[in-house]
Amino acid sequence: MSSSSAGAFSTRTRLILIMGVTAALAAVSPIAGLSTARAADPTLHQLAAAKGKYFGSATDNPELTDTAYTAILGSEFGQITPGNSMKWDTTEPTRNTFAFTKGDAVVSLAKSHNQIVRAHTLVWHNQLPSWVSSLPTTEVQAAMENHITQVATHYAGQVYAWDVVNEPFNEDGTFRTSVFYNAMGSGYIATALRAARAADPTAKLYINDYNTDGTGAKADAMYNLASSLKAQGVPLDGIGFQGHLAIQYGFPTNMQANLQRFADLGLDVAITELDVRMILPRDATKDATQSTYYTNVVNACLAVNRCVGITIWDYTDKYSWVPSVFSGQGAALPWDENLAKKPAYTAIFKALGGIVSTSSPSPSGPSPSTPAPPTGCKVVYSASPWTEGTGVGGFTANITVTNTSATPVSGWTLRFSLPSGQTLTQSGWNATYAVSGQAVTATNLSYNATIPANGSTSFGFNGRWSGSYSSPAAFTLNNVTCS
Ligand code: G2I
Repeated sequence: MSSSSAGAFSTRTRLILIMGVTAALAAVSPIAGLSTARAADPTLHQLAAAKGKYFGSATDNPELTDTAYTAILGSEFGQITPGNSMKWDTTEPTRNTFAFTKGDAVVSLAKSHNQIVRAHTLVWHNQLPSWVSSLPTTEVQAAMENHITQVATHYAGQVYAWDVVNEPFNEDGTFRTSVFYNAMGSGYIATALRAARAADPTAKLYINDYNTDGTGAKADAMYNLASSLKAQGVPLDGIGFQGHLAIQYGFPTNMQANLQRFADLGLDVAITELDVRMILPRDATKDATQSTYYTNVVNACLAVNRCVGITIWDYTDKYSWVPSVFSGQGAALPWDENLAKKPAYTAIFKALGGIVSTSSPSPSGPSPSTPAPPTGCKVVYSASPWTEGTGVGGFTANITVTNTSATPVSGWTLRFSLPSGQTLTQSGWNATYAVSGQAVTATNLSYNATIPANGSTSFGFNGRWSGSYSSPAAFTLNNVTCS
């Protein structure tokens, strides 16, 4: 149930995540010449990546021409999903005539920001051109396979995952009738997954649905389908939980346990389209409830090792799908219509382990309850310093502490001295920092208080250096010197 490992990612994906972090760091680095500039807060994706997960957003034309919007999209997120431009009505509006320009624009944007792409979606009853809906039953399978083959081949090697089948269930857990179901029965799902695997052997293949986030008839139906496909050896890698929530309907039941049971089938799980709408107008009470929902979703994903990441369904209320579909509802996203961060953003930031910046690091962070000294520890301190002029710059430090003893550490304090000329500029993530002169004390937060025997935990902070950059020479964990 621990979330700190990136076990669910392939080496290639981990590399992409790291590249994404590096690129995002470059994007938020203080500008040369502004000697008083503070390093920016870590982005949501940086925080998530430190826990082996991505944090992403849907996007699409036409908002890609809004430069204020794309600046945040490019810097804050490590993953993007095209909201519309890879759907059937866009990619194959006329039989066997394919159009990839819009989808390509999203892939190229992702590449320019070192973001991974969740491709969406190959087989869906909605946004389906009328030529498909009116096909004779005997031609549907060939048309579906051709569509999947052409589209997934076009994007092969360029996308992290595909929502191969979208929204196959009714609310009561019966299969939704669609042109595909009518022609092939529920077997269309396995057929679609096999065609997608043949066309793109590297993309993670998903089935994606809404109102399956918590337990219930629809989630049970998805679970039974997933078990049966796995048992038959059908190429299914993950289940997407859309997460279109509304504060007036309550938070999904047992979300973490629900995600975990799918993970226990040997599948990745992902929150793919998160938003939390409310009946307008917004007010502080509704914002607070909404923040709790976002926190709960992040916590559920963090608690499930195979939850690979979270995607919000666009990041700003300016481009949300909600008001046009649910009259009188909206304000569903963490950034408002003016691209200003809302309380929901802060809730996500904190849930991912971010520390809300204050003017200076608190000299007395919360101390852990009776830290137990380990008998052995190892510290890897990796910093990426940059230079902003002669002998001055900033750096981001990531620290991984491994408990090399045979017993868990329950509550921890890591102490080290920053080399002279260095300061913390941001109170960091995944730990509480106290600074006195050059002495730094990092203490655990509640969720990472335990370091299992032979286990590790990671945290970090941003800083400034002058003179020449070097890393701290020595570390103690609960007053024991680490190697
Ligand atoms: O409905 C929210 C999402 C539910 N899960 C599947 C997702 O694919 C779906 O996304 C939404 C898009 O965000 C909307 O942007 O799917 C809608 C259609 O079902 C999209 O709306 C459509 C409008 O209905 C069209 O009128 C419009 O031409 O967006 C199109 C492009 O702007």
